[in-house]
Amino acid sequence: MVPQRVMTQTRPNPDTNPTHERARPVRDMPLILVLNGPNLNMLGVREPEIYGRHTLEDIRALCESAGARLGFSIDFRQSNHEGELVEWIQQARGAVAGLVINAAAYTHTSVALHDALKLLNVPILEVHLSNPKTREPFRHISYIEPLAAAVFAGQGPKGYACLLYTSPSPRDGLLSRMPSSA
Ligand code: CA2
Repeated sequence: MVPQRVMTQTRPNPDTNPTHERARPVRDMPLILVLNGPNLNMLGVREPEIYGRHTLEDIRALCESAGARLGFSIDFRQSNHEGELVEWIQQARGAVAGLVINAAAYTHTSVALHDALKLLNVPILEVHLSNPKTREPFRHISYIEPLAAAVFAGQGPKGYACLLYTSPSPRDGLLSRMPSSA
């Protein structure tokens, strides 16, 4: 098993794309990957009555601040492409202590994401800003939920941060994989 600790983290390059990857050293803290699916880069621009006025960058800041309090390093990403999300999940194998995912519309359609998530053996935490179960029927199915240790929906951005505190938490996943001291 690859140790659940990392020495680098990807950060956005504000000069180009908010999701651009650039590795840079951070403190030796367990890594939580936070993945965001299609159109979430439009948060704060349209449909505030459903998704609120916060931007994805606000949510990134919230996750990073909750992560810092809890001793997690946060790798926060967004993609409009299913295959890219699948690749990031594959790369997370053995490298992260937990995954928080708002797969957006892919939640309701993607067997590919479901299959990729099955490869992970750390807690998968599903989050939605709105509550899809109270919206149109096509949003009632989630291909993520059967694999999720916890689901937060309808709480807005704070759902992301709450998931970092929940149980089973990424920390439980991390601890269960640490060599026994006995
Ligand atoms: O409530 C959520 O977080 C969702 O995952 C958001 C998805 C939706 O397909 C899911 O059913 C529930 C949609 C994200 C699109 O976000 C937009 C934000 C601003 C303007 C337009 C879309």
